Amino acid sequence: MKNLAPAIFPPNGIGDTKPRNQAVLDWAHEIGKLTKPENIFWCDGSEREKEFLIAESLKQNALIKLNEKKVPRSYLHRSNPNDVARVEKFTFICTPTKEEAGPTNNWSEPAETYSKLYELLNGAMRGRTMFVVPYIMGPPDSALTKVGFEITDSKYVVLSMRIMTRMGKIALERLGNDTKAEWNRGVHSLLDVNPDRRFICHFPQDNTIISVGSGYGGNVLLSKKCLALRIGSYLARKQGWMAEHMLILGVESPEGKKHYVAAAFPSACGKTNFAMLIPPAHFKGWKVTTVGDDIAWMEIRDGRLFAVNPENGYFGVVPGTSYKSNPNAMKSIGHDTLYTNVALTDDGDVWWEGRDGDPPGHAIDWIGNDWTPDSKEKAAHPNSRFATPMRNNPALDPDVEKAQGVPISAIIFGGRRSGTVPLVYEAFDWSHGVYLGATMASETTAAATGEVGKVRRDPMAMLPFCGYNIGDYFRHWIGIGKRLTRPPLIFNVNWFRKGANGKFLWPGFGENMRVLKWVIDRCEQRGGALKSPVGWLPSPHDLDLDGLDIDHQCVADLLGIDHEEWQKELAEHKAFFDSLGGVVPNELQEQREQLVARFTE
Ligand code: OXD
Ligand code: MN
Repeated sequence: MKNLAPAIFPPNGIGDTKPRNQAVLDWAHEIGKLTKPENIFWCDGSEREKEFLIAESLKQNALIKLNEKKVPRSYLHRSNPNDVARVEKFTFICTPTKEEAGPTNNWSEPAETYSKLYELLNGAMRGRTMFVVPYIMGPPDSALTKVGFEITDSKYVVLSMRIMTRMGKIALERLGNDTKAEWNRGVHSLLDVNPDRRFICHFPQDNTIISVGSGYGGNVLLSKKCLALRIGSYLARKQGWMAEHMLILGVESPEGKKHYVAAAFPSACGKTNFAMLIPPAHFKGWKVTTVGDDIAWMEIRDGRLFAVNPENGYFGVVPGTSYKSNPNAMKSIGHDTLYTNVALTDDGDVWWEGRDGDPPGHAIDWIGNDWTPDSKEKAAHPNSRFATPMRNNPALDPDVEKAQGVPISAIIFGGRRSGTVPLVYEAFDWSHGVYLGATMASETTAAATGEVGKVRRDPMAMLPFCGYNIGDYFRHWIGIGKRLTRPPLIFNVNWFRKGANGKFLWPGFGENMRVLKWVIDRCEQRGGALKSPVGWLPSPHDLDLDGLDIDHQCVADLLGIDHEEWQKELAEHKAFFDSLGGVVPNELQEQREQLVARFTE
C-alpha cells in the first residue's frame, strides 16, 4: 500500500502528552498493535504542536501555504479527486439488529463489521504516525458536553480537529481517571484512499466509530457528523436530550429583546449563511449573532429547550461565499483558515466560483491543473470547504460558551424546493411541527456523492445523520414535546421557490431577515397570520417588505398554495411514510390525515 502519510518525528516536548485514563491507554495500545504505526503522537492542542504539524505537512506537500499578506496563517489542502464529499452509500449503522438502525440507514452486523474493518486496519499505519487526538464537544462547563478521542494517521485531520473541536489537554482534564467514564472511541485511517475500501461505520452501543479509506472532512472529522449527530442522536434518545442538524442564531431587537432560533436545513442549503445573516439597512438596530452553524445539542430545562453548539469552528461550503452572500463568513475565512479543494491563484491567494470580483486570469484548479476563465472545468470543487475557528466570526454570540446553553424560542425547518412550498409558514402546534420536520424535502446538493438536484425527503435534515430507527426518532421528538411546557414555535421556510420563468422569487441572504422578523413577531404574539391548510401563513402585509424591490405578484407566488401541487405533495408524504415500512408513529399518520382533511374543507 502506498504510504500516503509518512511518519513524522517530533522533538522532545511535542507529541508526548499521554492521557492518564487507563481505558484510553488500553484502547490506544490495542489500535497501535493492530495498525502497527512507526510511532504514536499524543496530541495536547498546544501552539507548538500546531506549528510542528504545519511545518511537517508543508514538507510532505499535504498543505500549501497561502500568501501571508492576503490570507494570514492560512493553508490549502487538496484531497484525492475521488474523495470530495460524504459517502452515504458507505456509511453504516452497526446495531445488533437491523430494526434498530431502521429503514433509512445502511445496516451492517457489528461483529462481522469489526472483523472486516480490523482486517483493513491490520498494518495500515506502517511507516506512518498514529495520532491520538483528545477533544470535547460542547462548551467546557456544560453538562451536555462529551469527550471523544480520535486516532488518525492524517495530519490534515489533526489540524482540522484543532479548529473544529476544543482539542487537547482540555479533554484529558474533563475525562479524568475514571475508567468507566463515557467517551467516544474514533479510529480513522486513510488506508490508500480507495473508494473500494471506504467505510464509515458507527457502533452506537459501543460509542465507537471506525472510518477508513477517506480523507474528506464529513467522513473523517469523527467529532462532527459521526459523533455529534449519528452517535449523538442515539445517546440523546437514550439520555433524554436532542442532537440535531441545526444552526443556532440569536436575534436582538433595537429595544434589546433577544430570542434564539434553531434551524434545520439539509447540507449545503445555506445554514452557515443564515446563521451569519446581516440584517439589511431597513432593520436598523436589529442584530443577528451566531451560536452555531451546523449542529445543536438541546436539553429541557424549566419546560423549555436550551441549546449548545458542540463545535468550535465552521466547516462550510466555499463556492458562492462572497461579501454579497455572507460578509461575516468572508471576514471569518480571511485568516487562520484551512481550505480544501479551492483554486490557488498565481499570487498565492485562494479563489472559487462566486467570489467577489473578476476571476483570476490564471489559477491552479482544485486538482492541481492549470485553469483559466476559458476552462470548462470548475476552478474550485462545488463541495470545496473552509475550516475556520468560530472565534473568527465577527458576529459570534457572546453566550456561545455558556454552560447552560441558550433558550430556543423557535425551530425552523427548510429545504431547497423550486415549487409547492411557501416562503414561510408556522405549524399549528408541536405535533404538527414534528410533521413538518418529518416530511420536509430538499433537492440534493454536492455535499454528498450522488445525483444533484433530485427532490428527496430528508426528515429534520437528519436523513444521513440519524443514528437509529427513524420511527423511534420521530417518537423521541413527540415525547420531547410532551415534556415541554413552553415549547418553541415551529416554522417551515423555503428560500428557493422559483417562478414560471425559472428564476428564484425571493432574494434570500440578508433579506431572509424579513422572514426571521415575522418568526420573532409570532414568538412575541404580535405577528399577523392567516389560517391555511398547511399552517399559519403570513399575508403579504404581515411581512415587512419595506425597501425591498419585489413586486406584488412575486410575493403572492411566494406565499401561494397551489392545491394541485399540494395534492401531489400529499401523495408524496404518504409514499414516504409507506416507504418506511410501518415505523411512523400514529401521531404523525394522524397529522397527515388532518392535513388531507384541511385541504377538503
Ligand atoms: C456538512 C454536511 O458538512 O452537512 O455540514 O454535509
Ligand atoms: Mn451539515
